[in-house]
Amino acid sequence: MSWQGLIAHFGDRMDIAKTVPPVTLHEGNTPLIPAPRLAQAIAPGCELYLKYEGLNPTGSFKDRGMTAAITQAVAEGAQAVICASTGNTSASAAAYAARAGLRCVVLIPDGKIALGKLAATIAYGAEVVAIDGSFDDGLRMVREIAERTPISLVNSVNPARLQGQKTAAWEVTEQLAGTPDWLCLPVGNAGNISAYWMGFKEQGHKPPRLLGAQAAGSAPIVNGARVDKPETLATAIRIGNPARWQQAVDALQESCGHILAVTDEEIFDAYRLVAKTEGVFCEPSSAAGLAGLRKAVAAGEVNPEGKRIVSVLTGHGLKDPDSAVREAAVPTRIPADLDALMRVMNV
Ligand code: AN7
Repeated sequence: MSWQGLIAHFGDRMDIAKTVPPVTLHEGNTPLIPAPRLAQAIAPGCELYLKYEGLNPTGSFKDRGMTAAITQAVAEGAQAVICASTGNTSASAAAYAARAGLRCVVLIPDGKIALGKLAATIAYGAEVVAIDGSFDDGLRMVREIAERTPISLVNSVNPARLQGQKTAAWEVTEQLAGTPDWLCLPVGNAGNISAYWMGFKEQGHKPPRLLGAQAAGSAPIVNGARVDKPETLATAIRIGNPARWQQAVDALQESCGHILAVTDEEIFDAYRLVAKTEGVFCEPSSAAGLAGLRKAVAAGEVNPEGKRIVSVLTGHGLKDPDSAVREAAVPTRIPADLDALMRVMNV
């Protein structure tokens, strides 16, 4: 049968309510793409794969957790859902809430979310509230409102979210016919790294070592201290006080993993490189995992030789057109004339 989404495929291993039909956009089943040219450039000697989560229905990995969280909310009789978001969670919550006929309210840090995420959230009909504060302020507010009202909180503090997101670990294992040696990914609120670890452990195979990357201006886990004013151009991971902090630390420790900070320059270098060498366009935050791999290899913290390494590209490049255009060379302008074209092409 054709692919019908995560709950249809993996539901028997997901600890969520099964009393209502799944709310699904047929998310998951994303490709694992070999990236030999990129491997050569950043981690020579390894087999590198890209788990392209940008191909989920709303363009990010958040759809995995959201099919579970919205299905659970419907089963519990919720009429409305709320989240704080750096952008992708809001787009995903808005889409799945629309599909379930629920009211959806999202809190975003004013001016700090990528245009494609805002556009999609509005298109899906969510009520968007921009706050004069960070994601962390927003998360505190939505946690409080969810305690006082029957509105269902769909941030990754909601356990159903991790039940959905852990399925990515199972897909990677199916696609590789085994587990990788390392799994690299960006870390923001630390829901995804916690979910991958849960998924890998539940399978019973040897789990990979986890390599987490935080943006240098928003690196609370790396620094071991909350960041009150997180900064980075990789706005998706502009988070100073991750909700799943301790779980991420445990996962890193249990997996003999490593977490490091990467500068915006390193993130954007990796962002350009993966698109140019492999034709895979991800959003800047997603490239943090690759930037982390490159840095860890250069520092001798990861030995790539003979290893299978998976980097999770968490969101699509089209989410953040401003970053793409800012990073681009200005197009060459010519008259509509063949001679002029041949001159600029040097042919
Ligand atoms: C592309 O949308 O937190 O460590 O509110 O959008 O599980 O938080 C997004 C996070 C990585 C970090 N890559 O994942 C939100 C939000 C992308 C993201 C992360 C996010 P977590």
